[in-house]
Amino acid sequence: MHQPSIPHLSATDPDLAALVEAEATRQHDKVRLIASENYVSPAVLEATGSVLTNKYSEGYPGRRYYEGQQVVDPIEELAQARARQLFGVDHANVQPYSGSPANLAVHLAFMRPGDTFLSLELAHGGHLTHGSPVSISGKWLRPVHYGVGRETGRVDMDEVRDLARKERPKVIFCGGTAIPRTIDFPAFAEIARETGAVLVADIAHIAGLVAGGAHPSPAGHAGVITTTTHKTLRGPRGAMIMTTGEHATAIDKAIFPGLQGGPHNHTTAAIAVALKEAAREEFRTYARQIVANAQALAGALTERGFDLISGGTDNHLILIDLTKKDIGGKPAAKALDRAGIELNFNTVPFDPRKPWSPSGIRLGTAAVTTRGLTEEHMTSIAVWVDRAVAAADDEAALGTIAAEIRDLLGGFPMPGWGPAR
Ligand code: DSN
Repeated sequence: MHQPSIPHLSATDPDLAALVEAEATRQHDKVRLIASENYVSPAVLEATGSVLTNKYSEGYPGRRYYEGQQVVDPIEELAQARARQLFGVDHANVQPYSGSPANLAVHLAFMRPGDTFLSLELAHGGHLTHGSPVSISGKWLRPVHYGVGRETGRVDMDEVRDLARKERPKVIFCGGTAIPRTIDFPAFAEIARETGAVLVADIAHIAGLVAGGAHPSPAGHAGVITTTTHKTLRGPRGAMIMTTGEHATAIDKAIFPGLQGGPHNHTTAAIAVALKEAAREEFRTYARQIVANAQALAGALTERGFDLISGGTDNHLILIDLTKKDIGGKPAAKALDRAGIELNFNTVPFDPRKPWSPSGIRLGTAAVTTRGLTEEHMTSIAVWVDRAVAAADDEAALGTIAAEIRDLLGGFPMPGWGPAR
């Protein structure tokens, strides 16, 4: 059952309570490999569900448009201070509602309609808000994209430099949503300096690894760092923008009043809690284990004939091209879900198929590492993935795998769920 327990919700709205219980059980029973998801701690859950949701606080600490900020101000200041300390930055804005608004604030702060910026192509691992034609960032601005090499699956820094020299972008984005390799922040910074661009590191996926010392930090290289707080960082659904002193005012104005109204104070509090947790020594161990698990899973999948983009991973994320397995990413993801393995279908670089039915799947190890799984279990997961992909139309075989998975996960407690008493 859900923990903390939800007796008031059950009394007021049993239908909704039953759905919450069902989701908790689902999260408990599945191997969750969606690279952008995790399990938050009970402390983060409690902050998220607190009375702080009742309060309006447009503005920033000490400069609000509503009274009654005696408690909210220190909460937001605490979150800011913890972010500054953990990431080694001058300034932190903890108000963005999520990653997309955080990136839109960057656009608003540094560009005007039609201005040019440089970013990683979405199909090569970027993000919608990095200039996809279907996003406002692609409709109202002029994105120019770099990509990864067809053979290497890695960003080619020479291409980035050449494009930056030719296009003179206002902003250069590095980072994205499907990058299995280490981002070379110093190299991006050098290019940005040479071409007069603001370097923005979108570290949404790797923020927990950066905080835990398992990925190099963009601090000291990127003038602006955007991140969600709910992926490897293991906080509530929200976001932050961290900056050098130079860019602090522009970013703050872009978030409020530029894009948003009142901050979600319950989320701000939960971010503060997550940042405190991420500053602990055990979080460093956790971050290292995420990477060790991803590398073990990558190795075991490669042994079973899976084609990994870039040949492996340096972080929490694995991107697989299923073309050689003779199955599309979407039917594979759906079969895997029925087998108790939750992930997402994903485009791969140079994908000949469409985004709604692409060639790949994306896997991440942040959530299974929170459950306490280690390298030995990654071999089992690779075997299950292989069996499920090979038996995508065999419901009995998928059901057998799901039962084996429930059996394993029964020994690994989930924060937010406990057995019924
Ligand atoms: N939806 C996020 C992800 O899955 O990577 C990006 O916004």
